[in-house]
Order: sequence, then C-alpha cells, then structure tokens
Amino acid sequence: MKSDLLNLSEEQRGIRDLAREFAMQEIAPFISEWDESAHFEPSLVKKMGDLGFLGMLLPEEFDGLGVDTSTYLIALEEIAVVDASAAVMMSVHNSLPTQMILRFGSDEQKLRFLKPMARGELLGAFALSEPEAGSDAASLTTQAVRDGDDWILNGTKSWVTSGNHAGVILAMARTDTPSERKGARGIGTFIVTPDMPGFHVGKKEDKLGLRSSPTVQLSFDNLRVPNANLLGQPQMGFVYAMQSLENGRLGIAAQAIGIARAALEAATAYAAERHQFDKPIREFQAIQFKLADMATRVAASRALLHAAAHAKDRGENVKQATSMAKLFASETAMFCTNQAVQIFGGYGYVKDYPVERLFRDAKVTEIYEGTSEIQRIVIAREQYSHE
Ligand code: COS
Repeated sequence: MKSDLLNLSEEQRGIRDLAREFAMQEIAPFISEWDESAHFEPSLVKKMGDLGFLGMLLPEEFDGLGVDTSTYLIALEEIAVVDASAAVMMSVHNSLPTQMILRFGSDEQKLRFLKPMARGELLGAFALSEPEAGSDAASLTTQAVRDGDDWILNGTKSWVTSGNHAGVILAMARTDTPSERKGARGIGTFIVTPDMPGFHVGKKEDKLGLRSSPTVQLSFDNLRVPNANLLGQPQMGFVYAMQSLENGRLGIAAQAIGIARAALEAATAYAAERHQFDKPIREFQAIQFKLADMATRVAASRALLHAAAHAKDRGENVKQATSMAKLFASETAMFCTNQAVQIFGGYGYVKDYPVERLFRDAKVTEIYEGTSEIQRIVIAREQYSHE
C-alpha cells in the first residue's frame, strides 16, 4: 500500500481528480512536442481559468474557488506530475500576483484585476529579479520617479515567468532617490500592464528545462504607470514581495514534489518491466533501495509542505517553514530524478522515456524563488531570530 499521508476530504479528492484528468487530456499528449519546440500553449490559460485553477486561493466574490492552501497545493502537485511547465505558470499566477493584489491592493485594484485573473482572461507575472539583482533582490536598480499622477519607470527585469503572455505584471522598482538610498525599504510594487507605453518584452531564455514555460526579460523605457497602479505603500514593495514569496515557495515545493513523484512512478514501473540477469531489476536490492529512498523523500516532502500550508492558514509565522518545505522538496526532486535516470540506465539518458525531461525540469526548483542557499539563510536566520 503506497502512502501519501494525506487524509483528503471529498472536495480535495474531487479537485485532485479534476486536475489529473485535465493534465492527462489537455497536456500529456503534447508534452514531448512542446518541450522539444519550447512551445507555450496559450489556450491552457483559458482552460485552466474555466476550471478554477487560476483563482484557487481567491474568494468566491472574485470568481475564485476560495479553497485552503493545502487543497491548492494538491491540485498543483497533480498538474506538475504531468507537466512542470504548466505547473509553474499556475504556481506563479496563484501564489504571487493574485495574492499580492488580494492582500495589499486597493478595492479598486481588486475589482479591476482579480476576476479576470481568476477566470484566466489575464495571466499574472512577477518581476523582482534583474540582471544584476538575483539572490540580493533588494539591490535592484529599476527606478520609479513620481511625475504628477503617474510614476515613470526605467530598468530591466529578468527571469520573468510567463512575462510575454501576461496581462498583469507585479513589478518592483526603487521609489527612493539616488541621493538617499533606503535599501529594502526604498522599493515599491507596481501593477504594470503590457499596453502601457514603454513596455517591451526582451530576450526569451533558451532553457535546460521547463521549456514550455516562457521566461523573458522585460524592459521599461520611460514606462508611465498611473499612481492608481501602485500597490499599497510606495516604500513597502520589497516586504510585500518577500511575504508573497512565502506563498510562492510553497507552490514551487508542490511543483517539485510533482516532478519527484513522476520520476518515482516512472522508475517503479520500469523496474518491474526491465529484465536483466533473468529477472525484473526491481528484484535487485540496489534498485529497491533507490525506490525506497525516493518514496521516503517524496512522502517527507509532502508531509512538511502540508504542515507548512496548514500553519499558514492558521495565521502562524511560516517564514522558516515555507523555506524548509521549498528546500527539502526541490532537493528531493533533484535526488529522485537523478535516481530515476540511473534506474533507466541508458534509456534514462534519451528522450524516448520521460525521466530525461524530469531530470532537466527538476534543476530549476533549486534555483528560482530563492536558491537552496537562500532558503538555508532564511531558515538559519529564523533559527536565531528570537534569541
Ligand atoms: N515577511 C515579511 N517581511 C519580510 C520577509 C518576509 N518573509 N522577508 C524579509 N522581510 C522584511 C524584513 O523584515 C526587512 O524589514 P525591515 O527593514 O523592517 O527590517 C526587509 O524585508 C528586508 O529584509 P532583509 O533585511 O532580510 O533583506 P535582505 O536584503 O537581507 O534579503 C533575502 C533577504 C536574501 C532572504 C532576500 O533578498 C531573498 O529572499 N532573496 C532571494 C530572492 C528571490 O527569492 N528571488 C526570486 C524571485 S522569483 S525568480
């Protein structure tokens, strides 16, 4: 009896099955082709919106499903088992821009953006990183200058998931002045839309994995943003981004667990079929131990993730727990995909089987939304923060 350690309610089982069915029907048949050609399928956004997958954490008054964090992560894992690229689009949209507007936006901003975002009519993106500001996110240099009722933004944002298909981008820019820099407390968050003059989509990255999720640079060239599109307080944008990345990191952990589970399932099936030395290779202890370690780490990642999600929904401080969940799940994805390739042997190294793609897809989970090194810094700082 395989253990997922989740005691799912009837509603959660229904949402999980819907996500599984959607991914199997609408994504699975095209996955190799889209991966090979780095194709993002725009129709997925509307289809996912119609099913409620793009407004999972939004209240019903904004056309959302209003489910708890755990239920959202169950759906996300299910999509990620089939396609980590669709999963990251879903994770970023649900965890970052929609949540930021819901938590920190004005009533007018909520009314304008949240319903179309929940329905999949407007895809959301998050633009924090810059070419010279990655782990040290507060060193970003995109500048916002107040001009009457507007702000004028200049700078380049990088690594923006879905940035070339997004209808709404939450972008961080400096609101302090070059003569009086205020570090992390001199940054605002702006709701940018691609129709604003001065908005340009730049380089699309040619990536190792997650090839059907586009990652682009965005440049702002005297981009004029109305003050009505400033999110909350002009000096609080970095804090909003950090708080929101707690949600984001839970989403990436669920995505990583999906990748790890897909690797485990593929390796388990292959080990039963593949015969060497006159028996299925799963009868060799060398293979059994790999499968056991993979299954254990997947279960442990999931238990940690859902414990963090429940704590978040109880309103507890989950800064440390979300980083732990993301760290452990992403390293589990890398471990499991590596083991799966090893179990497949030469067949794991070619595109005829899915584990080659899973191995490539797993790596970025240790990098984006905070590298494993940054997660360890957050975990360690929290460990002694109350001394
Ligand atoms: N919740 C609420 N506030 C937070 C917070 C959180 N999770 N994390 C940080 N803050 C606040 C801090 O309390 C601090 O506020 P004060 O000015 O009142 O002290 C402020 O934000 C700055 O935080 P800190 O001093 O920790 O900033 P650092 O520059 O040291 O950066 C790290 C901290 C390294 C953890 C942060 O830059 C980070 O997470 N980097 C990775 C960025 C990332 O994930 N990028 C991926 C983007 S998506 S590809």
